Amino acid sequence: MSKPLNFGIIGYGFMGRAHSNAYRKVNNFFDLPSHPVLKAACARDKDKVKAFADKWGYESVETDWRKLLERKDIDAIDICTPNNTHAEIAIAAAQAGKMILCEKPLAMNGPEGLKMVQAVEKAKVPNIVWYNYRRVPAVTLAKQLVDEGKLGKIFHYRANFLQDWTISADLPQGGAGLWRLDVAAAGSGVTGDLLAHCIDTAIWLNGGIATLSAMTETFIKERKHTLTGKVEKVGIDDACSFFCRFQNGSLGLFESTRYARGHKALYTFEINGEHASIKWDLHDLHRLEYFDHRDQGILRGWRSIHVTDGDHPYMGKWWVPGLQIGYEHSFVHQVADFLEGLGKGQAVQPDFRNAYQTQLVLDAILDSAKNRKWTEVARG
Ligand code: SOE
Repeated sequence: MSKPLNFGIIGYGFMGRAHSNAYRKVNNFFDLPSHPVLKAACARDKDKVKAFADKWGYESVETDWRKLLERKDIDAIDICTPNNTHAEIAIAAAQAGKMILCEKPLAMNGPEGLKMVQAVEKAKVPNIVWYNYRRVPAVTLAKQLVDEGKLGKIFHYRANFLQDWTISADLPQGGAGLWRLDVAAAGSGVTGDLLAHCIDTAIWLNGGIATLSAMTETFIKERKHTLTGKVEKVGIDDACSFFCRFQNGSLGLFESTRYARGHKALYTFEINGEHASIKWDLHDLHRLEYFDHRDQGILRGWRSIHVTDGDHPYMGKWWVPGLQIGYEHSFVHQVADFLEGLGKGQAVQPDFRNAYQTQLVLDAILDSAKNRKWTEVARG
């Protein structure tokens, strides 16, 4: 019999919807030891949070997250709020003995992230960070191939995350939806928002990053601030590129921007190994491109694997072979793995300590760009 697990979600934006959708669907497709009960949604605006709760089926609402944490009927807290609130909420949630599912990036910076790690480890509460792209079946398959040694020694890791939604100088910074442009709320720009995903996947697939050299640019230096109504300096990075050495000796090249006209969410990565290479593209997320030099010469070429068969990661739980799934399913998979891990008493990755590694790389990037020098990534 599956046990109820009572969830309280904080925040009702894009991620509030993605996570709620996952909670609602997960037990229809996966056989799990527990099932999420949508107990409470929490946000400051009572009317908006009530509308969200009604739409997604939350039983109650709160307008103060501290009240939510005091509730005895809540087992797990889902943090879907801007980055500058993650630490305070997560540390208090750990002290209140709640399990925590926290949006990415873990924190505003490494030192803040470390406090969060220490809080969950001291309280011994299950915890996870929503780096959802690990659980796109084609990306999980890439991990399987790398771990099986199919690529052999890895030489290169290349990743991009390109968007184009902030090119207009009229776009304000701050407030609902646009807090990602406000450094006080976000901590950084594309580095923490987009490269964080690329780094999480890279560390997962190819191990830790040892040293790096980065550059950032803020193309639009001033924007009106939604909260103050005044034109204010923009503190986020609009674009960031870095190259690096991984701990395994391979070289990495990463680029992210919100100024690549024509690209909406072009997350791509490519890994080149001694025997084989793989490529993945979020715009075509169910495909994994694979080239194996060991194939017979006349047949050698890039294979485009349609990752939709029953023996592909997660796919046996969905439709029949050949029918694809999408972006939202990566969140369903994360909840499924989290509940499965809870049942077995096992930590599921990326937990706070694991996501802290990404945070340290983000700090090194910003430091390198600011000081125009190669930077060692601190070991967590
Ligand atoms: C920003 O536009 C954003 O929504 C990120 O915040 C997400 O993490 C990324 O997955 C897609 O882009």
